Amino acid sequence: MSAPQETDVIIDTDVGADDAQAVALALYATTVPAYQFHLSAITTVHGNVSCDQATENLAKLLDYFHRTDIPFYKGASTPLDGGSPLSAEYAHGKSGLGDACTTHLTTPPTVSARAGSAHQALVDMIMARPNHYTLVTLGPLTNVALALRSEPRLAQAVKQLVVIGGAPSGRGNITTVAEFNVMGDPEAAREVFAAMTAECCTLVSWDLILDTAVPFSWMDAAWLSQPTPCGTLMRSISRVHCELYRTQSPWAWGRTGYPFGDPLAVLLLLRPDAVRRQRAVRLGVETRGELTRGMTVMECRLVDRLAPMAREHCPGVCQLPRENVMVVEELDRAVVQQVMLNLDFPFFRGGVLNYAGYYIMSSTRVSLVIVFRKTIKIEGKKNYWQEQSSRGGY
Ligand SMILES: [Ca+2]
Repeated sequence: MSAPQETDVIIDTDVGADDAQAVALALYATTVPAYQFHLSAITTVHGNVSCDQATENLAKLLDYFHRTDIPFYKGASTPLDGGSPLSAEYAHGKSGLGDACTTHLTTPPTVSARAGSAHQALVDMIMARPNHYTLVTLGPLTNVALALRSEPRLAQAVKQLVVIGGAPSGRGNITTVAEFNVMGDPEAAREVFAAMTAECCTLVSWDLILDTAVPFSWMDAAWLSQPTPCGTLMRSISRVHCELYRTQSPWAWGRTGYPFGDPLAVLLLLRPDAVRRQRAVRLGVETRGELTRGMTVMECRLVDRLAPMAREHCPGVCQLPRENVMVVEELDRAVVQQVMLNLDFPFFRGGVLNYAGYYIMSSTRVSLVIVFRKTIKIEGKKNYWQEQSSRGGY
């Protein structure tokens, strides 16, 4: 496996349970030199919980993981049409973080959002460094749509947009046909997808998330049993979410297993080799249907092979001028399990000295800490990446 190039990421999130898993994975990735992963900013948006709650949740997470150095910005509280935002308390708990806000994240956050709106921060950062930032969206696309309305060139300036959302198969999770993040702001999703090209817009759909669901036997025996501080936090954050899928998945989606959702977007950047199959497609969003509002509509016909005359008589998403979204169709589940099982943060393991070394690394982005860390005793088991690096790979 070739080492990935340096990735500089901005995450946009509606901070529910799987968002917290994704943020934890991203923060962990910044501590693994082989990933070459940098997290430059986080923006919040309505979705699983209100934007106010999402912003508070994020601040508490950054406190917990000792990463209050990462700037974050509060984003949109309502969809573009000004309607009431969705909520997913039933899936993520009242706070959005399961019962973690009553067991682990109980103290008020010590940091608050930076001044300015999330969409303006996206414009400022991405336009200042064209083709540099990868933007990962884990919630409704309102902030990105607002950023595009403010600066249409953003679509060309972003290096890669990775979106959690949509259900091109037509099997929804919030309505019969609509996936939650797209249904959270269908107009925003429509505008964002229409502005993109498949070369720089990747979709991690609900279809893929369901297909990559991990067995509950593994969740119970491994992921939910991790003794590390991160594992303990993830267990309390994910309790309500896991229970929903444990009890409802077979009836709602004809599947069993826990669907890691939002973390998959971060995982793609860390382990692009996990992608087994993907396809560039024309994809749009229904915004007016009586039964189908929020549906992601994917063109399956080979429109490029149709004669122009025939194409004129084929209305639909094929009228988009180009393939605009790369849909990931299959992921290696074993890689997902490997990566999710090893979020073992250095500053939780080796005490003050190790935390100091970690802080130097995260602050200066140099790898001197590796030399430093080898001089002190590190407690606990080797994680997957340590084992890989000791074998000469990573
Ligand atoms: Ca989310």
